[in-house]
Amino acid sequence: GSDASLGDQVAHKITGIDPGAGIMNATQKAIDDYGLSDWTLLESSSAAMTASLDKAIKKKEPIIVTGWTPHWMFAKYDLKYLEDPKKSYGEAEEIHTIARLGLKEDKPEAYQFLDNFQWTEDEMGEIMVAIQEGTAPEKAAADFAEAHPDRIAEWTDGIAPVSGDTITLALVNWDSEVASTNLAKYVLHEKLGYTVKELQVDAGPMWLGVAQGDADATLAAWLPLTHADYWAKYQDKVEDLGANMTGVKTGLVVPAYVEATSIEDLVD
Ligand code: PBE
Repeated sequence: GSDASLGDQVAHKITGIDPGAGIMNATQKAIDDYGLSDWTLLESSSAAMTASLDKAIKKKEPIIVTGWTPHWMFAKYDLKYLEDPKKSYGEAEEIHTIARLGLKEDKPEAYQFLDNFQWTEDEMGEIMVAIQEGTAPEKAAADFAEAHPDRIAEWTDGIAPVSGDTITLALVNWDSEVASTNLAKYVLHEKLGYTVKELQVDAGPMWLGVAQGDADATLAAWLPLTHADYWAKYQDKVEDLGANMTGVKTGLVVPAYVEATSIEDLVD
């Protein structure tokens, strides 16, 4: 097709993130589904991927990255998803809050807040963009809470604060999850009186940590597709508190100036 040279221009490489991320599995699946056997998915990290993207955009060079929404990259750069007619990246993805078994009995106040907590892409965007612009995550979460007292009140409605209790939240260092987890930390600490510990690990250990009870909960479970393997493995050992955000998305992302419009255009 007319984009036959794109593969050569990017050396048939897709810039990925951490190997435990669900988007890496989905991208391997896309490589199979679309017959992209001469393409390589590079492992890196969330931070290294956005650094590569920034570098390419400054030089107006083509690049293909594994991307997701919500993410500040869409506010900062003019980007587009490559269409995915074969649905390798699924449909109607959500971010779920997952708790360890027994949290409801052991820490009912924290459980109630985590069960109540649901927000929007725009709300998360406020925290994410502030962090990306240099605000410390804790400060960005506190600023959000101060700007949206009604939301905090909704999520904590009728919950009596505790004293001397500790809660551990597990997360992966993905920009979206740093934002949500810092907000939950703020509410659990400032409004509900918990000492909050953070367990920052890779995706596999995050799910395992909740399943084993090393962590009380995570706000970073992408379902039904992105973390399908982890869900299959641990669903009997965790409790799904439902979506904390709906309408999220993963896929292959390129700068708007890249001519390709579909993953099918990557076949040369
Ligand atoms: N993500 C962001 C994660 C979930 C959150 C899309 C990079 C993943 O691929 O597992």
